[in-house]
Amino acid sequence: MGKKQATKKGTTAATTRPSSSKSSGGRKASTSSSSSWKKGIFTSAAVIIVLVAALSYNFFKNAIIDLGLLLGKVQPFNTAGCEVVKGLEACEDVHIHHASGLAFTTCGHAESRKNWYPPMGNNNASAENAFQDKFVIYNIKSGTYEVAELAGLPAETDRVFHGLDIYERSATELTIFAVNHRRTGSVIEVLEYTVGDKAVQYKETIKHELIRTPNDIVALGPRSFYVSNDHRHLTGIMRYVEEILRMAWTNVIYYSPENTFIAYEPVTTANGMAANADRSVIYLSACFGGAIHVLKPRDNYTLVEEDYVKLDFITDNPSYDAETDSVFITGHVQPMKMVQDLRVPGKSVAGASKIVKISKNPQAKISSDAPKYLIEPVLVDDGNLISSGTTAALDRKYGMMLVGTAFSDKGLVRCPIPEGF
Ligand SMILES: *[C@@H]1O[C@H](CO)[C@@H](O)[C@H](O)[C@H]1NC(C)=O
Ligand SMILES: *[C@@H]1O[C@H](CO)[C@@H](O)[C@H](O)[C@H]1NC(C)=O
Ligand SMILES: *[C@H]1O[C@@H](CO)[C@@H](O)[C@H](O)[C@H]1NC(C)=O
Repeated sequence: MGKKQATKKGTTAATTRPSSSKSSGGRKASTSSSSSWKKGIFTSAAVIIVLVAALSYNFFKNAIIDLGLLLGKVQPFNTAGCEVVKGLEACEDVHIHHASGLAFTTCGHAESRKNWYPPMGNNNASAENAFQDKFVIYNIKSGTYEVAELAGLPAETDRVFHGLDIYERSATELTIFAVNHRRTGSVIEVLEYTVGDKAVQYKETIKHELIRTPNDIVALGPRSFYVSNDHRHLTGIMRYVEEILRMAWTNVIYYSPENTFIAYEPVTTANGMAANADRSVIYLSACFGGAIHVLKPRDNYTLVEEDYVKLDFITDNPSYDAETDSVFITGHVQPMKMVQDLRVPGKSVAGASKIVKISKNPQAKISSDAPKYLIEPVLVDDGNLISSGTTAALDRKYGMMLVGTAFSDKGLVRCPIPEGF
């Protein structure tokens, strides 16, 4: 069964849900904050209620698919020619500045993520080697990278990076927003970089009460962006409830210095985001829901759902490819195995990974029966080469994909774009 899954190259139809006006229209943050849940009795009652509500056939069917429980052994597919970029670990998000051929990523220490990584519920503040992630600039042409100094960011500041995105102020002047899970709370670091420079300039730190569990960013301007919150609860039993029962309790925040509000909700574990070139379409991954929300910004920056594309694995970060107007989504095929490895100190995490391409189906224009989107598997790995894959950034000029990983000691893998994609 695993084999079939891995080697099938045909396209699969996307199940789409008719768009409903689910966006919140910038409603105030939901105020069911942790404090109201604190009393044990409420918690237990809530757990029972959601359990009962969730015990439906569809829930189990979806859970089995998402958790990869019936997959068996995963067979690598289209991994020929992939090379590990040596010396980097746990490089979660990758963004390419195509004009300069530079890729920006942040890399950490795979083992230490087991102790400190709030997005995974790992909150051991005395973790070793956990707080000094590197900001890496990878040159696609030469295949070499440099660790850039973050000039202006005090050396003792925690650096536990996650999602990032680039806003181009000009062809060579970039503003980079990076999620940072500091021990004092998660923030967005604003950085600036001029192509050709050695160092990246630290500009400011954005902390906001609506940005509690930031995951990924879509940059909109020199100081404005969308950011996804991947959980409602930072810790505690309710965090398990929202994960296991896939509660739609998360959101996307619009941030600007003048105005910050919920731009879209509800989402089941909102995760990675990507945007097309002019930011008129935002792709948001609903990780535990195993789906992609296709969203459109309104004039006032709230988001309205245009499509909902269901996938059969836990989706991580989407990455937009302008050449084919499609999104490449990387995610976890057997998340349970990966999570088990994460519990074992010293063990390399083997997290089978998959990349799929989602594109508009040309047939949909001709026949109303045709699915709107085509979903094609691009690459699959059993976790020995690409483990805990999180994102695949494509560069057409050099015909390659840079695959980032969340917990792997092979942090960044460079693969040729497989033929036909
Ligand atoms: C944004 O526009 C939508 C649709 O016109 C409206 O429903 C919503 O209330 C507006 N939200 C804000 C924050 O202005
Ligand atoms: C937290 O991390 C430290 C340092 O690695 C380790 O000694 C300690 O056992 C960890 N605590 C827990 C609760 O895992
Ligand atoms: C996508 O990749 C890892 C992600 O990259 C996930 O763990 C993460 O939550 C998600 N977001 C980003 C920005 O990387």
